[in-house]
Amino acid sequence: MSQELFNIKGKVALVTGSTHGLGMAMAMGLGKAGATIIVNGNSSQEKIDNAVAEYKKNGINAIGYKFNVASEDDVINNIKKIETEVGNIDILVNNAGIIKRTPLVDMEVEDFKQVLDIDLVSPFIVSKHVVKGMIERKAGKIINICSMMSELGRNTVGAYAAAKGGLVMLTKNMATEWARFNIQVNGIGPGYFATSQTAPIRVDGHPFNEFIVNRTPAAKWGDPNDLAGAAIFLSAKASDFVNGHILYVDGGILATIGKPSNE
Ligand code: GCO
Ligand code: CA
Repeated sequence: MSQELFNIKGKVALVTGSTHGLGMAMAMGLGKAGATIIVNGNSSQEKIDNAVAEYKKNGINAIGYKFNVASEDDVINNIKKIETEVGNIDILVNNAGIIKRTPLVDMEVEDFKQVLDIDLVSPFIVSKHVVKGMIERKAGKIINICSMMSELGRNTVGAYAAAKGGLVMLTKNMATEWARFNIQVNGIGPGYFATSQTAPIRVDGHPFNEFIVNRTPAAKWGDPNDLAGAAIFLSAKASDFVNGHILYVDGGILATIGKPSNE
């Protein structure tokens, strides 16, 4: 019974930005649970090929598609290709994102817009073109990858926070429009995880490294593999009446105001 609730065998999952980091960790989790993984990135074909090889090494059926999630034409063409070459997309994880760490007063408008484009407009673009098939089939799962910055501010990440805060409301609105078609749209809000994105602020001796460990009730940086369970839950039958919810996987950060560093 519980196995049936979490069974995603044979499902096709498109995970944007799945060549590394949290996207790869979540896609690995979905793949090990039996889903076929559409690996996506936009930096180079070589990076995609290497990632696909890594998935295959883990016994996962993975196929790579290089495209820019911020370009509607690129998205339309590749969704069509995926649907004819692999099959209907059952699960979409909007994970691709960027961050620029610059104080708002110094930030160029162009840079601010680029962050919004990739972190907020892209989930709209990709979902818009994947959901059409889901609506026809009256079934689908969409997971938008949010952030601590969906709820909290932090110096230097204003554009990212604006995008990730917006993504929460986009998630709720997608759920509002699409839940009636048996499509569940939810979010995962990762806390602070050890990835290449956080590498610059995680180095030993960096004040932020100690700050995060102290600020997190679980008292450590997250291991990207800790996100697999949330991704599987929101992709499976177990979440069929869960709509517009953000599941924070953060070691308890949002549960607390924090504590002095000597406590
Ligand atoms: C930062 C971090 C964060 C994390 C993550 C937190 O500079 O504060 O990079 O933005 O990446 O999104 O949930
Ligand atoms: Ca199928």
